[in-house]
Amino acid sequence: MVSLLRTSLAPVGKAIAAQHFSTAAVLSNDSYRFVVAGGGAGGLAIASSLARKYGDGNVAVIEPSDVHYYQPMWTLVGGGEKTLQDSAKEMSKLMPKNATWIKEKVEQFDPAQNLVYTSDNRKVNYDYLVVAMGLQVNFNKIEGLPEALEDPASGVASNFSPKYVNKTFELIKNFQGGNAIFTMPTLPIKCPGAPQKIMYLAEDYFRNKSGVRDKTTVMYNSALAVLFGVKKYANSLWKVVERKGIQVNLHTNLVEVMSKEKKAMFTITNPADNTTTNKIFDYDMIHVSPPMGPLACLKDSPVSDANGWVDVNKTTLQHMRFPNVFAIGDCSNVPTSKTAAAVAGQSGVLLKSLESVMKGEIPAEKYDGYTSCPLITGYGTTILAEFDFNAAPLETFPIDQGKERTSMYYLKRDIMPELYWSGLLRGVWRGPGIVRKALHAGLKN
Ligand code: FAD
Ligand code: UQ1
Repeated sequence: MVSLLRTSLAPVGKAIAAQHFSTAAVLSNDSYRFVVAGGGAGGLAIASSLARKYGDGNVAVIEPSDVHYYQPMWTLVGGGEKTLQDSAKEMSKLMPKNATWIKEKVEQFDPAQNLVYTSDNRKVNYDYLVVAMGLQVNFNKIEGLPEALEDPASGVASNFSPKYVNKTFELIKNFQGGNAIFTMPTLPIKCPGAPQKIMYLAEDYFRNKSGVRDKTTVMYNSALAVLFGVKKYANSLWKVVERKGIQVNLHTNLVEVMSKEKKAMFTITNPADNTTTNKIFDYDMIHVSPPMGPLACLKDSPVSDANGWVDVNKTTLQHMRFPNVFAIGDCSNVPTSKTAAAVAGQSGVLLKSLESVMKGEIPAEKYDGYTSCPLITGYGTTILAEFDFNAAPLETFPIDQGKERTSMYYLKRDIMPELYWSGLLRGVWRGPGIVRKALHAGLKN
């Protein structure tokens, strides 16, 4: 039955055709036309589309977690606007009905044999592989941080984990004044705006809810050279930090948390000569955005580049060396900001590339790097940053999105979750490109 299916596949070039024959020898129940590694935002978007089109038995999703989190909501969980429960759904409820869920981790890739190996020592064979395994949040790269996050009295929290995001709001709510520090590591991280969004919510809380703002210093200590990577939105954000009286320290990278003494050490780089000095800051609360990197199983893997990111063509999302392999989202080396919005934009392109390869054609659809970061600047205001590979704004709405707007806050808080659960994860929302074109065409007419 499986071999019948295989012979019905259109050839995708000599190399792949040869691989079909060699993999026929390892056929077992664990053999699928499409294997999706990872059931996060990108994995479920792709698996849903493929399962809908190709039906029972053809699609497998390898995903170890019982729970799927809508991570973009964690900023609002840390800010007390939503609960962690609001951001979670059972994975079993989200898996496409006619896809097979392999509840394991992918541990190794053997793309020359069209195989992935899982944590239960299974070999899973595929015709086409989509890697969608996200990235790794490296709390342990900051000395003292893992212990500090576990300690309820440390004054240290992070929105970058479901384990610690509730602690963020606890700290904000109970803050009595002093130094409130918000950190930003070197790139890449997921949602590079997230480290400052939580700061703007905290500042608003101190000013308008708990009334401790006048005895508080709010500080943004960022390892980067700029406040935000897109000039238009950086200009707006500099006005926000000035208005709110926030101290911004650039080139200032967190290296150690000494939570017993409530001190944190930062390495400050002098951009003129790249010399560094260490500086210790006292804190009363600190929100840490830790460094992030590729998953351990992707480092030194045959599907990865030298840095451990899955090595794909940035416009077609097809693998650079294995034409039947594709990647989506945070795990790839596509040079854009890693966001769910980017995943939405990539999903349509990836599916078209995949279909082209299945027909033996060269992928023609092109991803433009679309990504977006709804930059929450307080309870009720957001700058909707949207941009492309060149860090040029690529805005959906025909209004100045560089302005803080109430409408964009409600879009982020109330509409985006539904767009994610019912649109993106079901493979029907491919990003706002189509809306942008319609709205902008409407203006020209
Ligand atoms: P994920 O959604 O992280 O999914 C990866 C999946 O792979 C997971 O289900 C995981 O369990 C699975 N996996 C891991 N290891 C393995 C393995 N070995 N084998 C198989 N499966 C594995 N994006 C926005 O667009 N807008 C925002 O406002 C926004 N704000 C954010 C705020 C915060 C605090 C955070 C943390 C993220 C935010 N993001 C935002 C980013 C967004 O959540 C991610 O970019 C998006 O989820 C990436 O999707 P993905 O499919 O690549 O990875
Ligand atoms: C988006 O498509 C998306 O994925 C569902 C997000 O993740 C939650 C976003 O944050 C944004 C901004 C978009 C883009 C959507 C619109 C309507 C601008």
